[in-house]
Amino acid sequence: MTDTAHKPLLATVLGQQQERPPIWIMRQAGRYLPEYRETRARSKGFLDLCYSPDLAVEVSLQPLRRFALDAAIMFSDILVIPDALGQSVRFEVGEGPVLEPITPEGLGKLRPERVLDHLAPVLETLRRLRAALPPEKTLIGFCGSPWTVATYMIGGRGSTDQAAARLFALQHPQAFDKLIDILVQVSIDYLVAQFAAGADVVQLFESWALNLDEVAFAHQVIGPNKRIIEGVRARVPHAPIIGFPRGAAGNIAAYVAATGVNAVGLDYATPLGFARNSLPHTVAVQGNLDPLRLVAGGAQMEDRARQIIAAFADRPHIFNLGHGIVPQTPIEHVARLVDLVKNG
Ligand code: 1CP
Repeated sequence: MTDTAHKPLLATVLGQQQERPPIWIMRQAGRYLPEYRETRARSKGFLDLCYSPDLAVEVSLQPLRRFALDAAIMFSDILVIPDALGQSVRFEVGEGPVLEPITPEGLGKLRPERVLDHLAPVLETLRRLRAALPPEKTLIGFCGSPWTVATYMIGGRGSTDQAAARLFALQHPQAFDKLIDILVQVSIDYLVAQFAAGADVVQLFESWALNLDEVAFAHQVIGPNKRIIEGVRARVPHAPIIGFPRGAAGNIAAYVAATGVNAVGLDYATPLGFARNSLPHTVAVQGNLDPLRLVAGGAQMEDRARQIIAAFADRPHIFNLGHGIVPQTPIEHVARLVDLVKNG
């Protein structure tokens, strides 16, 4: 890990408040940028883009060429883990990811021992990004949290209620726990390798922390994230980690207290006063502008961005959206937002 003094975003994750909040944007490399669409068209498919360091480095750096962002995030996807485990994963244009759904009997076919070899190109992307980035830019690695990855492995595609995975956890608890154990273990290895390859901080994407009762939340979200964080820190002491439990709602304080994240990403539905009152000042907060306000621009975007900055002015805060940027976002609105956050 490198010197934090020159990296405002990393310093903020570590609890050191800055004069202005640093900023990055979830899914900042992506389809709203014409240069991303152009590079994507040159690749043989989405996974090929993830596994081609030349192209992945290029798309990771594209948003930093346009905007004064404080971090680059390596270009990859949370679904490279099931792909590396040997499950069939395809990305259909306009349809999102499609996986061959896993069954309790099929778990034995997963190949945890080949995951790191399979993901070697992603680690190479990180090494090259580290070398290419100016010292003040933070380099972010990531993986999907086990529950969120399991929802795709079990359901076979994205869904609004994750019913297939929720039912699988209730009806096949032993098989479910075995799947989560595999995901915890390979995620620890993968994140440790990301730090070794030059990541300053990693984010755990728990995009489907919603729709769970408190018992399921404790079992499926808190437990596995806590085990990953402990497992990573046993090998990378004090590893800086951002958790993003989207939809955690009233479970957010328990998540922060139990997992030991340094920073917590807030989705845009989280009320600012609730976050202020329920989270300790020692934990950095990240977020939480509605991505559609960035599409709309103008006062709808600017007034809310100022509210968010004011609400978190007394604690370490990383400005971000409350979920990923959407493809129809006008580029000039992104430029305006970054300028507002940096310069007021
Ligand atoms: O054809 C394309 O170009 C595909 C669009 C795309 C992109 C640009 C996908 C498919 N993934 C990505 C990149 C990606 N995904 C990044 C890159 C780095 C960056 O932030 O710039 C990251 C961090 C992710 C993470 C990811 N993938 C999440 C967690 C974040 C979130 O938005 O909740 C999830 C849930 C995925 C799965 C996934 N991959 C792609 C899509 C369209 C989806 C969502 C599927 C669904 O709707 O359920």
